[in-house]
Amino acid sequence: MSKRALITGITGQDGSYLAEHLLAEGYQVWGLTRGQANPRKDRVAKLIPDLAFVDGDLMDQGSLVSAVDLVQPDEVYNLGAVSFVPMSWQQPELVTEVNGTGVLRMLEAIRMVSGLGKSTGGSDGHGQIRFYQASSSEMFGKVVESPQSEQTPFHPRSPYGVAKAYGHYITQNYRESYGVFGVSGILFNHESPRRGAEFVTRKISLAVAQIKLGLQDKLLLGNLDAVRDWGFAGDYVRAMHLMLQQDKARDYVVGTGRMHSVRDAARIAFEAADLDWEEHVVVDPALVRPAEVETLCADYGDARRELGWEPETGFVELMRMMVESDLRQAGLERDHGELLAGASW
Ligand code: NDP
Ligand code: GDR
Repeated sequence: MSKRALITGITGQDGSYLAEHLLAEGYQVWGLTRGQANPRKDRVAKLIPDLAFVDGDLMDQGSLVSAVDLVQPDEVYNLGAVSFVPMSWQQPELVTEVNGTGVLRMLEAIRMVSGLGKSTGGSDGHGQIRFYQASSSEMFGKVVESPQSEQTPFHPRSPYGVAKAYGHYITQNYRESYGVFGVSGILFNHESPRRGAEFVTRKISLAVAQIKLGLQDKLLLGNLDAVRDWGFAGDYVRAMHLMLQQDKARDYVVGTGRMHSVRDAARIAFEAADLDWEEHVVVDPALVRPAEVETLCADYGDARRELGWEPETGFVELMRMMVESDLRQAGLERDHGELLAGASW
């Protein structure tokens, strides 16, 4: 019988790539969607016709119990979150509720539906439903060592990072308290043509396309010196799946081990369209964050050795892929007007 997976955050970047990957592996896949008439649900339904949907919200305990009970999943991937870091200074309580307490709610739903009522004190994780939590390199925050591995201490620099640290520890705690097979992937930044327009790589690739077509001239950015370890989302969802196929539940760092600055990202993206980034990029101090994560780089040695996972897409290739996709889309929208507007991911 085919395995059943439930994915929260199905309308986001990673949700769609993970669903495609699991369907290709022969899974039946349900995506949790929230709200009435969520336009992002229609978009992902069109992209992935084999996907099924179930209603629910990480803010609503009862809805998660119902969703888990209805789907009876073998694996739950909790990708749902308010994922844009600056939002977490504007709405810290909301972000804590969704990204932190939301993880607890999903673990409680799994515990209730699986009948894992009592604390076992065990640490091997033999619950029936396997659980993946989308932890983040933002938990490392202020860097105490580089590169960062599973042993590096956390020092989050945003309410987002703090909430993710709670989600990380509560997953560990349910593993140790109830034997839930719960793992966290500490994923470093990963991007794609489906990345939200608010994140810096996509903001750049979208602007490059508009500038190339003469529809825009300037691109406002914040801290050009920030350094990230950027990979391709399509590669990273393979690691999520592999983590839930292991005999033992444990957490893994996932990244590429390579560092680039925001300035590099801009240069590579503009070059991909034969443009000079320095003629178009303007630094806007309003976009600099109250507390910045200056530099991140993954030591993903454990994932390589134990999961057999390697990233396949390099940073230059990734930025070019995003620029090409946005150029194609912008060209179609220009030539076909309103009809195609918003049709891009
Ligand atoms: P996106 O921002 O693209 O997607 C976020 C998803 O969360 C959307 O589907 C959104 O659904 C959903 N969501 C928001 N609020 C709720 C809620 N209250 N209940 C249920 N679902 C909700 O994120 P990514 O795909 O990029 O990231 C996936 C996960 O991985 C996130 O948890 C993110 O924090 C984490 N992560 C991401 C990294 C990256 O570089 N991409 C790196 C490390 C971690 P809706 O359409 O309803 O708004
Ligand atoms: P990040 O991604 O905060 O690392 O979180 P983002 O792309 O937003 O920022 C990366 C770096 O670029 C700098 N930057 C800008 N960022 C944005 N968004 N817009 C700008 O104009 C700009 N100029 C400079 C930022 O200051 C930052 O240093 C992402 C999200 O996917 C999280 O959910 C995830 O947990 C982490 O990656 C790992």
